[in-house]
Amino acid sequence: TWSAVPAGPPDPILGVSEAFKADKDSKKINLGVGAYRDDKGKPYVLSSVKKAEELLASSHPDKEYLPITGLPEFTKNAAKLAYGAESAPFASNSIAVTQSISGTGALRIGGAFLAKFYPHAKVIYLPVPTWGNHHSVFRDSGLEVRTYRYFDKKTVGLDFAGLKEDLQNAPEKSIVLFHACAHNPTGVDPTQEQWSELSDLVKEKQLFPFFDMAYQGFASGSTSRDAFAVRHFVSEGHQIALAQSFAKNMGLYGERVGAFSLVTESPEEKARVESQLKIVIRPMYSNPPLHGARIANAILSDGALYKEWEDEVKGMAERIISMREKLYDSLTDTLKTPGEWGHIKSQIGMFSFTGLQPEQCKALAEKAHIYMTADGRISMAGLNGGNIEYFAESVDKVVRG
Ligand code: PLP
Ligand code: TYF
Repeated sequence: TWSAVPAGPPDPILGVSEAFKADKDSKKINLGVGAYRDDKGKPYVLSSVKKAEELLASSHPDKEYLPITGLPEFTKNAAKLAYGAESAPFASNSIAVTQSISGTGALRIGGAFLAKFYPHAKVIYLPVPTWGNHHSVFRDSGLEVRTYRYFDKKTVGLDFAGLKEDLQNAPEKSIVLFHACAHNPTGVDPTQEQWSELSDLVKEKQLFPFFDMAYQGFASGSTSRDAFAVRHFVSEGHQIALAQSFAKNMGLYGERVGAFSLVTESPEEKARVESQLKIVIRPMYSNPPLHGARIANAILSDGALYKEWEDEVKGMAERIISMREKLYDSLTDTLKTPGEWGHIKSQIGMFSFTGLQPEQCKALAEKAHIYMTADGRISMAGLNGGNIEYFAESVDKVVRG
C-alpha cells in the first residue's frame, strides 16, 4: 500500500540532536535545538514549576476532559501575561482565546482560523529567515505563504529598509507574521522606535498583524518588556492575532502549553469568534491536555510562585546574556579571532546567528564535536562555564582555516 511513499527529509533542527546523540566524544556540545540548559549543561526544571506540581499533586485533581478551548483560568492568565491587565481589550473582555498545543499548535489554530474566516486574500508574509516550521504550518493551514526581507547578511543586523519596502509592496490587508521578541533564528529584533514605525506602516497598509511570541521573558529577562511590540500594537488599535508558548519561559517544552488569541471589537464579537475557534479545534484534537495548563496556571495565579517564576526567567535570560559576553570577550580579546563579533553581544534571546558558513559548521561537527544548524545558528543556552572556552577556541581554529 505504501510502496509509493517517498522517504521524507529529517527536521533540520531536530536532526542536529540525532547527530549529537550518535557522537561518543566527551567534549561534544549540542548548540542545535533551542532548549535551555543550566550551567552544567543539564535540562532545567524550574523551581516554581516543581512547587506548582507539588501543590497540584497534593490537591489530587481529577482527570476530566477540559473544555475545547482549555482551562479557562489558564487562558485568561495567559492573555493577561501577554497583553497586560491594563490593556483595553483585556479589560473589556474582548480577547478571544483558546489553549493550544504549545506555540506550534497556537500557530496552527491561527492559520486554520484565518484560512477559514479571514475576509480578505488569504496570504501571509513571513520574515526571511524565520523558524522553518512557520512555512509548513501556514502552508498546511491553507494560507498562501510569501516572504519579506528581515536580516541583512552584510551588517548581520535588521534590514529595516528592505522590510519596510517589502511590506509597502505587499497587497493591502495581507497577513504579516512578526516574532514578538527574540527572533528565531537571527536574534535580531526591531528597536522600540522601529516597532512604532512598523505599527504605523501596518495601519497605513491595513495589514493584519500575527505575532508569534515563543520567548516572552527570554529576551530581556522581563516578561513585560518583551511584550512591548504586542502591547504597543494593541494600544495603537490593531486587532492582532497572537500565538503564545510556555515551552521556553516556563521550561515546559514537552508539556505542550500555549495559547492562541485574537483581539476583537466587543465581548459579543469575542463570543462569536470563540464559538468558531471551537469548531476549528474540535476535529483537530477535541480538547487540550490538562497537566501543563494546570502547572502554568498555578504559577500565573499565585503571587509568590509568580514572583519566583519571574526571577527564574530573569536568571535564564541573564545566564544567556553572560554567555554572549564571555564568548565575545574570548573571541576578540583572548583569541583575536579574525572578523567582527559584536553581533554575538547585540543579538537577543535564545539564539545567536554567528555568521559561520555551512562548511565551517560542518568542520566544527566533524573536527570538534560541536553541533549547530547549518545556517550558523547557535543556541546560546548550550554554552556554559565548562565548555565556552573550548567552543571559542574551536571557532577560532575553523575561522583561521
Ligand atoms: N515559534 C518560534 C519562533 C519558535 O522558535 C518555536 C520553537 O520553540 C515555536 C514557535 C513553537 O514552539 P513550541 O511548539 O514548542 O511552543
Ligand atoms: O528553533 C528551535 O530550536 C526551537 C525548538 O521541530 C524546536 O524552536 C525546533 C524544531 C522543532 C520544534 C521545536
